[in-house]
Amino acid sequence: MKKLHFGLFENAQANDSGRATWRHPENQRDQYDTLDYWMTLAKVCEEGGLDFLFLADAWGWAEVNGERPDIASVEGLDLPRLDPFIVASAILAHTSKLGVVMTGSTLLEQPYAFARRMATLDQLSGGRTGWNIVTTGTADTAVKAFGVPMVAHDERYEMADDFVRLVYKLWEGAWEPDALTKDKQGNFADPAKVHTIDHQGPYFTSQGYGNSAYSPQGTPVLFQAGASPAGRAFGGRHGECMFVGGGTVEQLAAHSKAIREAAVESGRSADSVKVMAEFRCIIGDTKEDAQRRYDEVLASQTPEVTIASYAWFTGLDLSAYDPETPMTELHTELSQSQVSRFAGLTVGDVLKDWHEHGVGSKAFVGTAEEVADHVIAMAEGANLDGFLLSPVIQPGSTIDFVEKVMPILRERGVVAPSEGSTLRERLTESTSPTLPADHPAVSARAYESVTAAS
Ligand code: 9WY
Ligand code: RBF
Repeated sequence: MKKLHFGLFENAQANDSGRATWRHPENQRDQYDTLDYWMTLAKVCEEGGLDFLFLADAWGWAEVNGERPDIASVEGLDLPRLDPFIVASAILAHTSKLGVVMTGSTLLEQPYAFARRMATLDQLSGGRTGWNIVTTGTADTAVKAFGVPMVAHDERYEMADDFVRLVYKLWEGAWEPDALTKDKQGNFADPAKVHTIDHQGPYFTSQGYGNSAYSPQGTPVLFQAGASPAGRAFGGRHGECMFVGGGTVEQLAAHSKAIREAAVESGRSADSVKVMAEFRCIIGDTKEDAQRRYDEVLASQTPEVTIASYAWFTGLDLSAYDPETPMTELHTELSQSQVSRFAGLTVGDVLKDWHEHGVGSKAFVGTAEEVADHVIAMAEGANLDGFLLSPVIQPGSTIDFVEKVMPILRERGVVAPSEGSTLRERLTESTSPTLPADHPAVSARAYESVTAAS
């Protein structure tokens, strides 16, 4: 079995992934807007030996039939939130080993400015950054807010392809890694190693010099989570780390296999993509104790939250359908994985399911030993490289996992050693902080072919 990597899944808002758990007496998620909250979590992650903290993100808001329902404000479901890049900056400043992965939208960001923002964080952190590339699953309200046209689901991935090809040129091709000499008796930068880029794509164009020099990793570690056919193909081409929603071992195994096949189709090796699954659990001293704790969490959910939350990610109002309607009859231009993962179920089944775990997966409820057994069985059964812990209660669930489950997993020898100072070295067991030769970004180092030809 592969050695496993672990990250913490978070959102810079008061609730997690479409459920309203902030009222739970032990949940401190409502403190998401304080530096203390993030510093506590960063310390738990770093001292607990997790590889990274992951910040998901959404623009836009929940709308049911064109209106934001009051429940969204009553429960802090979708808004307000903080900017993940600025939260990341604070976390990176207060840690020395932990990686931070932030979600950035190729629908809404400006690639030239975005490239500099990521390079800045990679530079200041000594190469501890990752980018979760999303096309924005909540696109319908987000485009209204930004005043830009809506782009259909699959076309958003074409746009994403153009976006990444431009930022690859800026990160990999504009400044050679050793361009800065900072020699007080000579050059600050070697003019022969500073290049212009030229990108004329279907969606984005840019010409001229990059605004920041080569950062420790060049390109941040590329995460991707899209699970639709277009998302998976994109992930196979560009992703180094695919984040998959939890499910049964069989579902995860099929998903992990499909992602590796997509990588091979793009000329990369099946193992060049790390597949990491979301994992949510409630740990108790006994199974009954864990179940009692989980029941308390479920008691805070209301059916109104379920409707608003499902509409937020898909634009679909499930309350308007006959509960017997098969999910395969529905279609969305927002987050397609939130429809397709329910194939075989009816609208009524999904309402029940979503009520329990929203956009995420069903929690595993048990003792620390049982959780460890389950984690190992999932990893073995689905050929996984690791997990993103999606805590139910913060920081309690994360502390429980690192204090009670991680030691068992370490004792069983299944935790990756996570060596190296950059996030890429930690996650990929590579001895280089930069991308491997089979990644498409490497061709953006156009100066290499010029040098080779001359
Ligand atoms: C996230 C996990 O439709 P797709 O599934 O390909 O524009 C659509 C795209 O944003 C959706 O992709 C959406 O599902 C992707 N997505 C996530 C998907 C999965 C499966 C585990 C996490 C995701 N996290 N889209 C995000 C996120 O934080 N922000 C986002 O916009
Ligand atoms: N965000 C989306 O915009 N669309 C999705 O389909 C979606 N699926 C997710 C699935 C899982 C298993 C997890 C853990 C997160 C997902 N997210 C998705 C991220 C969601 O938490 C984020 O967009 C928001 O920041 C929630 O507040």
